[in-house]
Amino acid sequence: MKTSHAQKNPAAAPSARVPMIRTVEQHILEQQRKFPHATGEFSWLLSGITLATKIIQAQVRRAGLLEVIGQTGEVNVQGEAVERLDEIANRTIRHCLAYRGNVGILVSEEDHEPHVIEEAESGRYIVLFDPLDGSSNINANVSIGTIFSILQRNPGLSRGEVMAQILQPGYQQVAAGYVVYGSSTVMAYTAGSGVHMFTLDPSIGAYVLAQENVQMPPSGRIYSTNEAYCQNFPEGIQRYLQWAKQQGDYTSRYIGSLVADFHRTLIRGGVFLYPGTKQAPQGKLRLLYEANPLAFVAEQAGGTATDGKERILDKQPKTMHQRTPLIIGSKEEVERVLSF
Ligand code: FDP
Repeated sequence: MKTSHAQKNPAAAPSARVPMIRTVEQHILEQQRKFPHATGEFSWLLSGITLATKIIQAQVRRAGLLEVIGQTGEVNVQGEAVERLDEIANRTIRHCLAYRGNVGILVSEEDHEPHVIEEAESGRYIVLFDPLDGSSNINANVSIGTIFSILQRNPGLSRGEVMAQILQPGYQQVAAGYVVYGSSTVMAYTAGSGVHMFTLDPSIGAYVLAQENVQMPPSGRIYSTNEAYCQNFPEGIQRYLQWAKQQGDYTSRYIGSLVADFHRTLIRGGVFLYPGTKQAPQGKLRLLYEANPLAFVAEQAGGTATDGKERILDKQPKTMHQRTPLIIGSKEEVERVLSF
């Protein structure tokens, strides 16, 4: 019988078995080293987001055990019932980011007003977030998630000009990403040089690199939309859906949590559509907290995002909670939708 190296030298055995993992924090630092003037401030900010989402995922995983399922009885600024987990997620992100020093303004989909952090006099980042996307799925144990977008404060504007600071077009985002609380907890982010994906390893409590420079398939015969509204969709979209059904090789997937539907589209390809309807010409999804960050991720992965007329990232926001139609996914499939 052969003697293995580990048997001959038992001291070498444990380290030989240590997996060569790369955590999200290591990865962000490595990315920053590519920029000689980087201060490390940005990685400090992103580590606040990773901490917050780890806390949120722990609460999500205990839903049903704790009193976190169900509605609070309040209605948020979007007119939707506030779920208890939404509130927890909102508070957690505020708590983890408000004391980072470099965050000057926090803007949540759940809040009426932006939260200006008085202590962060020089805070140069603005973080916009949807703390718990897909909240109507919470009670049914369906995947939900957190979406974030990071802007830099315009030094030409005063601290008092809060709305002007926030209402920046999506192409000015310095980073964006999301976390899906699904069968595992997955984070994807971009800081403008590709999309990188991490899986939370619950045994060590760290996001571990799963894939660098994720690419969205250039095409994909999957469409994702709430077809119950189809008869009120724009005619071009109705024609596309009709056409796709006649092809025989299309399939349809709709979770009803944008973040989870987008994540699948990023990995498998295809198109996600939430167009305007006759009753709601601007659709339902929010430009600043949902469409912009996911459009940034999509483009960085080789995909594309439009409202049907204009590139999402070029849209000049007019109000904080503005909604937008969204067609996002594989380049060829989005172009096909627009051709109808
Ligand atoms: P939810 O209302 O459950 O929070 O913008 C919110 C959102 O979910 C998206 O995550 C999702 O894609 C969409 O709304 C679902 O809307 P419909 O129920 O109208 O399909």
